[in-house]
Amino acid sequence: MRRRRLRPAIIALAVIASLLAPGTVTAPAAVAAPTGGKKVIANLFEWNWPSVAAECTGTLGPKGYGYVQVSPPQEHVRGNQWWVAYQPVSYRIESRKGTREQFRSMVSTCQAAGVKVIVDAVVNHMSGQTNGGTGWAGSSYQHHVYPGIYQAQDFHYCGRNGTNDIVNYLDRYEVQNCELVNLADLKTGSEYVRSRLAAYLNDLLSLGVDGFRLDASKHMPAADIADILRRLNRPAYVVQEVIHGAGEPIRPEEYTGNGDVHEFRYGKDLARVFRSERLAYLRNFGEGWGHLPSSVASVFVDNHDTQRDDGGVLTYRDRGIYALANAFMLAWPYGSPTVMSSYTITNRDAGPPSDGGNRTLNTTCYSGWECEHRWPVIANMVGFRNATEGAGVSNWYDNGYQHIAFSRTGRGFITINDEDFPITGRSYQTGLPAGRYCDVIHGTFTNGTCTGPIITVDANGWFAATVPAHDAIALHQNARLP
Ligand code: ARE
Ligand code: CA
Repeated sequence: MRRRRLRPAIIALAVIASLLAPGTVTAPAAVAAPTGGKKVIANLFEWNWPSVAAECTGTLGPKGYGYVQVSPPQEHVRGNQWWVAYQPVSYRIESRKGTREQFRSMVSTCQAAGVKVIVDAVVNHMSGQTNGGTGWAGSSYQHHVYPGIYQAQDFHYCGRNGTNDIVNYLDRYEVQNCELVNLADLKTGSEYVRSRLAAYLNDLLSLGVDGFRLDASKHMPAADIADILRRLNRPAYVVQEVIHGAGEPIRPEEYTGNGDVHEFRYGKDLARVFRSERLAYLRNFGEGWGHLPSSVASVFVDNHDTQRDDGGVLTYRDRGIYALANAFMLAWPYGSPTVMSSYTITNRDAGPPSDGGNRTLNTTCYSGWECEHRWPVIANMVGFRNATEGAGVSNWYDNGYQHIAFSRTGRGFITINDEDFPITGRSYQTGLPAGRYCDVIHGTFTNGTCTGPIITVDANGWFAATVPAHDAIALHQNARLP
């Protein structure tokens, strides 16, 4: 048995934490959460632009993803590690992932497929190269000089602890004015730096992008970010990376006035539930656990950092359990979900499949690339999310352990069985209109037909079925047979 542990103490702590949370989280988001019926984001981490474009047309659009998040597009330091993308040396849209023209073309192709584009924007810092060098597109730079862009006076030099690096995350000043792992820290309080960063973001808007993931947001005061966002030429979706750290003075809640904020506790808590606790505890997952207000929370099972550095979270390596965790995320109406899509990780630093010049190769799903967003369970649950957007939860059921079920009132129903044994001889109240529904966990619904099992819901909203061990059944109104 993988799990049989009680956690009343943790529940109590979560309740206390939510009671103690500052009452300052109610300011309306300046930039709304993703709008429209299609809100699910696919994070095509480190995909090159032609491959992103092809995926928008071939998979993301048809499967109902509303957004694609792409890796940083600006010129970066040279090297084959994935994280070179997080060391800008200029704002030319020219990287291992492609040229400006390829980027522009990708954005319009995605939009034509009904998929909006969110760009990972690195605005807290420039490179971490103490000795300087030449960037991907040929720009030469020094650690604190980027000719024509930034000069020495545009950076912070905190000089604490005999270093410019952040040492103590419990010190607000240090976190925002010292260097994150030696990355030259921009003076985001200065007029010039703010206008230069806004010019970069506006350039991306001119190329058609719809939103930004603001990297390392914790390392910039929320007011600095607000000032930069006020300079944007048109509204854009914004999600900020502020990792909740126990006891840290800088809290994710400070940033909700600027837009959404990544809720890092979500993936960690969900992994703990699946690995060693009980799915039954998920009945109030989200705000009930002290997480951010649902309307400003951006959630994911894992992201590109946690899948490498946080052994606790579930990742593609967990296969079926990972699919079930994503199915839960997509079915449960908390926050705005992002589905991670990874390349196969051979070691922490290794970049994506690339040619001899470190140019990222076209994506080949299931060969060097995991393509979690294409896994049938996950991709079909995006349709479930779209079909149930806005509906509440009803008919919650749990067996006290690893078997749960709930409806998205009037529109969908899911039951997840993560027991080590099948659940047989049970009936489920779905609250759905009578009819024949495609079980989208095991089948795909296209042109009125289902490639998998069909579930018949009776006139009173019930159906009977066996749920195999570590499996699920999901029905929704848009996958109902004529
Ligand atoms: C690389 C090398 C370093 C080298 C540096 C400069 O690994 O050794 O000093 O280059 O040459 C990514 C990689 C880094 C990489 C960096 C630049 O992860 O390894 O450094 O790119 O190439 C904190 C931040 C959070 C940040 C995480 C990683 O608060 O913002 O650290 N996440 C984002 C991205 C990363 C990216 C960066 C920021 C930098 O998602 O992918 O780094 O652009 C507690 C705290 C957290 C803290 C966490 C880890 O949980 O609460 O705030 O996160 O610890 O320290
Ligand atoms: Ca900073």
